[in-house]
Amino acid sequence: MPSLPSIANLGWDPFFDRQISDDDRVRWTPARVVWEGRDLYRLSTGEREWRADLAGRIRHTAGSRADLPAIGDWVLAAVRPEGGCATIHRVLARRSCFSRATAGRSTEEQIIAANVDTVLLVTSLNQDFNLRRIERYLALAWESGAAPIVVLNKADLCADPDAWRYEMASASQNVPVLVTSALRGDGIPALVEVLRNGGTTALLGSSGVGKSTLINALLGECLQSVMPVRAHDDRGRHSTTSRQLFCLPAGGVLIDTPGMRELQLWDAEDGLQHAFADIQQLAANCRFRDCLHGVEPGCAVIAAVESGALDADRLESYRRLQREDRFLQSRHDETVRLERTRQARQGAKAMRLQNKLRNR
Ligand SMILES: Nc1nc2c(ncn2[C@@H]2O[C@H](COP(=O)(O)OP(=O)(O)OP(=O)(O)O)[C@@H](O)[C@H]2O)c(=O)[nH]1
Ligand SMILES: [Mg+2]
Ligand SMILES: [Zn+2]
Repeated sequence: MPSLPSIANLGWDPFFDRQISDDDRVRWTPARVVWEGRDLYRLSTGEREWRADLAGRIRHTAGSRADLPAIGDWVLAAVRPEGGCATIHRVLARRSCFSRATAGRSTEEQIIAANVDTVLLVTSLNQDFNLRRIERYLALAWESGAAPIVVLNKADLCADPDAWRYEMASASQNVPVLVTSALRGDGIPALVEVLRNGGTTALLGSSGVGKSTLINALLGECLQSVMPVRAHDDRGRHSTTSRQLFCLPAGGVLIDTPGMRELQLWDAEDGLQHAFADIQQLAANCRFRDCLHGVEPGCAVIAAVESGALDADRLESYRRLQREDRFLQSRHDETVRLERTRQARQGAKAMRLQNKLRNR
């Protein structure tokens, strides 16, 4: 039987340990969120797992969804050993988190995975392959505080994986690129080595690229269910529906996530600068410091496109992502403003009511 991981193997380290007092240690149990469902969680302390719900106070004091626990979070919980149940009372400060903006009426931050040290951006070498999507993922990965690695999976379906790796060169900048076949086993030992020292690693990518199949290959057993992709466009069928965390036998922690249909940027200004470092470098030579690399004279970025040094699609992708980031940011600011106005109005209403009662 495999030995159970200790709390240190789950990723507990001085960064989290420093956040709790001696008092906390007596009252609560530190645990990691290893599964996230709708308002329900599973926690692990290393030697044991617990089904958990949220203390009412957390729900009431949360300013937004991002304040609630997410997969990968470290929490303080009250555990009831008899029933195997626990209640989450506090979420410890995160070292990093990978977020996106939720689609919907209001723009809000949604945490895809918390406390991740490495993100594997998985894509497959078939019709799913899309450089523009990888650029988007990379911008969010840099923003998250985790180190990205690109994984080109399904190498068995393609005659010349190196040609694809070459395609990737400009989009990935200096990010490591690994070629794997989860089905045939190519590249898996190299991945095990990377993950052993990678801390907590989240697998991200579209549905059907083989994230869960990679996890099964790394775990050496079929714990995650997988589903074939659609034949006509290689798209996945959203096989994984909840986020889950695993400890690898050789060391390291993995988070499987459901393939995302939409990955809107969340406050990714710095991440974009990082993901498009080549354009930043060129822009240093533009005549105007606030050059938008469109119609300005003396634009070094446009000159690079004209000379063939920079791919026009890549520049277009950068400009599109920048516009999206600014738009979502302004919409978020608008949401915050409206919420403040609403609260102020409610406060004023309560005050008027109080005065009325007093004056009676
Ligand atoms: N040929 C080939 N097929 C693979 C490889 N890896 C995964 N697949 C297949 O691709 C399909 C989708 O794999 P999944 O692991 O379910 O994909 P996923 O990324 O987890 O998808 P979601 O959970 O929907 O986000 C399955 O039929 C796998 O058998 C590979 O390296 N080569
Ligand atoms: Mg899956
Ligand atoms: Zn310019």
